[in-house]
Amino acid sequence: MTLPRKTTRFRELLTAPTLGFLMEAHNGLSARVVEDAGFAGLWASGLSISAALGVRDRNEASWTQVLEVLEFMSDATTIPMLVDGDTGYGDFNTFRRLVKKLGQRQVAAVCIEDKLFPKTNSFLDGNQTLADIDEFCGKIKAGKDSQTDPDFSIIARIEALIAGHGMEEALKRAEAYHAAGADGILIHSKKSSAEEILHFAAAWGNRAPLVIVPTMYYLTPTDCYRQAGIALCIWANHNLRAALAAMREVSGRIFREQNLAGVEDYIASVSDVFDIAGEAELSAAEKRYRPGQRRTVRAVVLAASRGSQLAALTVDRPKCMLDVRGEPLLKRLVRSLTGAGIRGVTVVTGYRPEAVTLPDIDKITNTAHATTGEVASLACAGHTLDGECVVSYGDILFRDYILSALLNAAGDIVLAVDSGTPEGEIKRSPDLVRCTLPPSRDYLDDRPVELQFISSTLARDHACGEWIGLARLSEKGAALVRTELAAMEADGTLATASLPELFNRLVAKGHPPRIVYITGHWLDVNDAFGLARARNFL
Ligand code: SPV
Ligand code: MG
Repeated sequence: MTLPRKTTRFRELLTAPTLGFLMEAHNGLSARVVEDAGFAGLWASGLSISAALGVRDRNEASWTQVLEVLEFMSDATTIPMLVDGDTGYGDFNTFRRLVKKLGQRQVAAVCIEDKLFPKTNSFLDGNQTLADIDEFCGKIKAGKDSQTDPDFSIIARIEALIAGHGMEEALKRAEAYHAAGADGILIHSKKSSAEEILHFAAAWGNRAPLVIVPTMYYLTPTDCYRQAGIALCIWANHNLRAALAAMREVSGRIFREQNLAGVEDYIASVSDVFDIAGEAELSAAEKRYRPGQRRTVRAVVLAASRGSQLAALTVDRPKCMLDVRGEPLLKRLVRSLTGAGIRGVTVVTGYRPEAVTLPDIDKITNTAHATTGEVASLACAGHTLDGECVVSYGDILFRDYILSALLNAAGDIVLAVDSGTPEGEIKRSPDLVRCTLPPSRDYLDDRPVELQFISSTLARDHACGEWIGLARLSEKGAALVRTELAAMEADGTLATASLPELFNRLVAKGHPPRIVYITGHWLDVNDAFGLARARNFL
């Protein structure tokens, strides 16, 4: 479906009988955040773009530098954008050139204010001298005459109230700018109450759509603007201010703690960053345009068990479908897998398979789950083990870097092992491992570590860590596992074996899995305590 042009959609927003909202953005990322939040339009704020560039809102950035930012914002989004054009960056001639350049970048509209270049932000003391009315009308006309899209809009911003010239001057200017061809009037105020704005709106009587910026009179209920017939309300700088506060907090904490662990839970994940930058689109495009060249990794998730320790919570669903802050555990796990570039997730269900309702997964049911074990479930998905593959328990959550480390590790069968499980933690039979080398504290130590033995009966004192339930198989590793599954079927051990038993057999046959050591940053859900930890983990 092709959307109407951005200019047309902005015009609709501006002229609709209902109040519309524009949200501030200052670069491609924040513009995308605004669109994702559901806003129908963007405000490309001069204050915020300047601040994000580390300069003052006084035309210190040249208009072509701002144009570069606007191009990223426009390219990153599908919603229309109203650009804060300050005073038009000069006279009518500069402004008409700006209008042309904005049109070339699919910008829907520009707002210019009736002050002098270089402008000073309206909330600052300093030169707030107003432009000559006729000169400003000429600028509006020049802009309208040079737009190439008939629906491009020019909003005239009145600074008379900011500069202390009163209501009469403001109304006189609004009338003149409207007559000169402005498609809407932005009436600005720095008062902490909306009184003068509402007074202006009543006197103006909707002769042209009115736009407001309630930064200073933010306590006014939004319904007042609806009742006053305002067309557009601009939330003018709140993403920049949010980013500033968050960046200060995170930088300060990392500086103090000289470590990242304290902030990890409060910041967006790396896969979130990849998502918002559109990695999924590129993966799809690579499939279309560069077939066969991309590494394809699949995943098998073993999620057949009920989780009977969770009692009443798992009557109608397996534990993998328990809610963890608004989403099933399994959905979060699958997102971690796909976020790492894994395509094709097969989930082996067992208990209550009908409750496993997630899009984008292949479902296989181990119908004998009540009497069989993990290896039997893996064997149900045995046909998918024909290339590089991740095998995961269905009740775990982990930080993204753990999966990245597994995917990047050398070895045909690689297990993620937590060397730092806190002593004394109550845990049902963890899969403890003994390896050829203990975890090294030396960053430069890259000697390969191999599995010697894995079992829940291993004494903690003899263990190097705990397998977290996540493994990666190379194409060759997947073939080794397939062969072993066949051997287990033949000798009758397949039905009840656990994955550790499978790994021990591989060790015995001279194919010891490689180990990637991690410390924490993962959990599994076996009981209510695990579920509570999962909720806190996010
Ligand atoms: C901006 O966001 O840059 C504006 C609005 O022009 S204000 O800062 O209120 O002047
Ligand atoms: Mg501005």
